[in-house]
Amino acid sequence: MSVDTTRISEAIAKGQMDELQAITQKALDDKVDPGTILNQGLLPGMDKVGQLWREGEMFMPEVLRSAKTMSKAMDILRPHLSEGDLGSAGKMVIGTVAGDLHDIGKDLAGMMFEGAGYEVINIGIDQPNDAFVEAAIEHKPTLLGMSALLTTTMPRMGEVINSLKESGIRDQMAVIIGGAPVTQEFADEIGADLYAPNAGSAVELTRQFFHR
Ligand code: B1M
Repeated sequence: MSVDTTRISEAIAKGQMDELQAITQKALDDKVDPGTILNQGLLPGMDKVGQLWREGEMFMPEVLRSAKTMSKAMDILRPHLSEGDLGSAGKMVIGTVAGDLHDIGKDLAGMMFEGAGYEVINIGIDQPNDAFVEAAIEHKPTLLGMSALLTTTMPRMGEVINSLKESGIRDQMAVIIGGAPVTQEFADEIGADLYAPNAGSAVELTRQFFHR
């Protein structure tokens, strides 16, 4: 049994929550392998959303709805997935740095990574430097993401990277940073591996980084 990838892609892109849940449930009822539904249906569908967003064919409110739609379908699929199916792309810890309460961009980036098959551990806003390090020690992610929206909180990102170095775990993960005032120059300065100007490009840049 295969999945109707075109219908799934379309339902995700159009944010058709009920439709996507019905397709997912039907595929499960038809005994389609849950990993196939995820890897050949939902993940490529969300990839398409990321691509349309990067190309300016979709806008943020639509992308948010698509991410929510994907997440609703995941609620149905998750209990049927084996451990190997989940987090197949890797594990990510993501948070907003200390003193910063902005979470919309961070959550959007987290949702895009979830849509790309990452197991995402979102530690929230206003997270002290130690919280990033502790989460990295606990969850052993392949990717650590930090978001900052204020020029006054950006320096926390460099401090977290230094703490990761001091804890001897810096080399065990890639660090990606983002947020309106953040630049590539700043990322280079503090020794982050990746800078993403927007959540749509973050997944693609990360893929390129890991496959270089
Ligand atoms: Co604040 N705020 N805010 N604010 N706020 C800004 C950021 C500001 C630019 C507004 C302005 O003055 N023009 C300004 C910062 C100035 C600066 O430092 N350069 C500012 C300020 C000054 C403040 C306060 C100090 C205001 C005050 O109280 N006097 C205060 C600070 C509070 C604090 O954090 N301690 C404050 C408070 C707030 C609210 C709580 C009211 C609210 C946040 C609500 C929330 O997040 N739940 C808020 C909002 C909404 C904004 C603006 C209007 C919108 C931010 C946003 O959500 N954008 C913002 C002005 C603006 O940006 N137009 C502003 C949408 C979001 C999708 O974009 O977060 O940039 P963004 O994320 C993008 C990319 O940056 C990237 O991908 C996303 C999507 O493409 N990205 C990542 C972000 N994180 C990423 C992580 C990644 C990868 C990509 O990987 C890990």
